[in-house]
Order: sequence, then structure tokens, then C-alpha cells
Amino acid sequence: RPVVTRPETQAIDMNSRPNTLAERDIVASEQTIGFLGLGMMGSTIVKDLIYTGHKVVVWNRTIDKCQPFAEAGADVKDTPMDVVEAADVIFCCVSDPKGAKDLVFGNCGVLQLKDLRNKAYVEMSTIDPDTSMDIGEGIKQCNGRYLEAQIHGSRQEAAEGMLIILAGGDRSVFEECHSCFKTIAKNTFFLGNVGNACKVNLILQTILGVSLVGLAEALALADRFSISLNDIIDIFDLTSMKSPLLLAKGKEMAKGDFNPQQPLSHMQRDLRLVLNMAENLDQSMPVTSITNEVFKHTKRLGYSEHDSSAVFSYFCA
Ligand code: NA7
Repeated sequence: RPVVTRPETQAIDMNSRPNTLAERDIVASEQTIGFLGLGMMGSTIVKDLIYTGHKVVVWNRTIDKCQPFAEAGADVKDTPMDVVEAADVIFCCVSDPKGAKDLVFGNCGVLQLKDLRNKAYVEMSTIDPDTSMDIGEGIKQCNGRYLEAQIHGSRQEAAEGMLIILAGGDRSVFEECHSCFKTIAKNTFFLGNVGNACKVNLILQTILGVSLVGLAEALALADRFSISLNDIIDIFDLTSMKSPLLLAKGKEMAKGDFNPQQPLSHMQRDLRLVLNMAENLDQSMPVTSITNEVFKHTKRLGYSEHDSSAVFSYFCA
């Protein structure tokens, strides 16, 4: 099996600014914003929150990632619990449901504070509705308010301040997050009860995952015929099937450039969450099941940290 090299980790550019911010006329909330998780998404979001004048307190499991934020004016804390103590509204943005739960229920986690009166907790990590309900219940039992605010979009869209926020839960928290959401997103939707936003986000991810596998399979067939992938993409661009995303992903597949905008491991995690969700409803998802198998196998080929477009490699193996 060929050795697949990991994509280079890109350091956050603290000086980059989305062009969109100038037009948005943002007046920063006076609340102290806590932020747990400075991965690619979290870093981009926090950088822009600081730029738009928010007072920010941060924590990350790997402490080194906090350094540029300390230099930019953020207060760095030792534990999630310390962040909650210091902040009014606390955002969490980590890899998966397990990480999200650990930060709330675990050692030095959010609930260790016991009394969350006057605190609001906002879950941005991609999670399933059941996890979100568990977290929301935990926060509520400690008298806190909870909002799930799922972020839909790629790392590039985050860098451009063009995410879409899908929110559910406490409406007052949604309103209070206005200046933060305006900094990072082009649209926000309040979708009602806790769980609804997670469902909508995962449904959108299903469309994305299935579409990428369809695109990859078709392009791999073209490749076997020795038809130029660039020609296929140029023609595809003229059809009514084209979409900005499929065109961009098609070009990445043609170039073999899988710079992680939406990591493949995240895509597979989302498909797994979708299938679990559907299982509980006895809803048949045959296409998503196969799509999940394809992503799972591509992970095993070594492409976890590459972009989801690396699923093309499955069909070329
Ligand atoms: P990244 O860049 O892979 O970053 C993941 C972050 O999650 C990073 O800060 C990790 O800390 C953190 N993490 C992961 N697991 C844990 C646990 N168990 N405990 C604490 N912290 C953890 O992902 P993105 O920023 O692109 O995406 C984050 C979310 O936004 C994801 O749900 C997307 O779907 C939307 P580390 O730095 O490794 O110590």
C-alpha cells in the first residue's frame, strides 16, 4: 500500500481578516466570551472575535495553541472550569461528541462549577441530537442556559466569516450571541428545541457526503478511460448539475490536492452520527451506509486528516 503523507498543519495567521467584517458593522457584546477548543475552526473564530472587539477567555487541551491568542489579548485559563468561571457566554468547538461531553461532564469540566446561574453554554462542536440533549440537560440542572449552535461550512468559509449557524435551544442565548455570530457567519437560523439544529446539520452533511462519493466514483471512471478530468470538469461547469462546492471538489480530485477544508475524518464521523440517528427511527439509509463504508475505508488508507475530497483515492486504489 503506498504511504500517504499527512497534510501539513497550517499555523493560524493571526493577521488575516475576513473582508466581510468591514461591511458588517459589528458592535461587540460587552459580555466576556469563553472559548473551549482552538482547533482550526476554533482558532479562526476566536481570532475574528478578538478583532471585532470581544473580550475573550480561552482554553485548549494542547496548551501551546493558546500562545498566539494570549499575545493577541485573550486571557488563557488552565481548565474548562476556569473559563466558565471567568466568562458569561462559553462556546465549545472540539472534534466530536465524546470530546464535547468530556468538557462538560469530565474532570475539571464545565459542570464542576455546580452553579451556572447567569452563564450560557453554546455547543459548536458537531454532535448528534442525543448528545446535545444530554449536555443541555446537564447545563440546565446547574441553572445555566444552553444553545446548540452548529456551524455549517468549511475552514475556508470560516476564514471568510461565511459560515452558517444552525441554532436550537434557549432563544435568549441566541439573541445574546448576535455580535459573535455576525462576526463569523453570513446567516443564522434559530430552529427551535435542542436537537433540531444538530439534525439539520447532519442532514446537510449527508447530502455533502453522498454527493462527494458520487463525484469521486464518476471521476475515477473517467480516469480509467483516460479522459482528461479537467475536460470533464470544464463540461460539468456548463451543466445544470454544477455547484460551487462540487466544482471545487472536482478540481481538487483532478489535482490530487486534498488540503483539509473539511477533514475526511469529520465527514466520516458525521455519516456515523447520521446512521445512528436513522437507526433509532428504523429509517432506511442504504446510500448513506455505502457512503460511510467508502469514507471509512479511505480513512484506513491514511487520508483521515486530508480533505473529504480524498475519497477519490478510494476509487483509484
Ligand atoms: P480540529 O482542527 O481537528 O481541532 C479539534 C479541536 O478539538 C482541538 O482543539 C482539539 O484539542 C480538541 N479536542 C479534540 N478532542 C478533545 C477532547 N477529548 N478533549 C478536549 N479537546 C479535544 O477540528 P476543527 O477545529 O476543524 O473542528 C472543530 C469542530 O468544529 C468540529 O466538530 C467540526 O465539525 C466543527 P487539541 O488541540 O488536539 O489538544
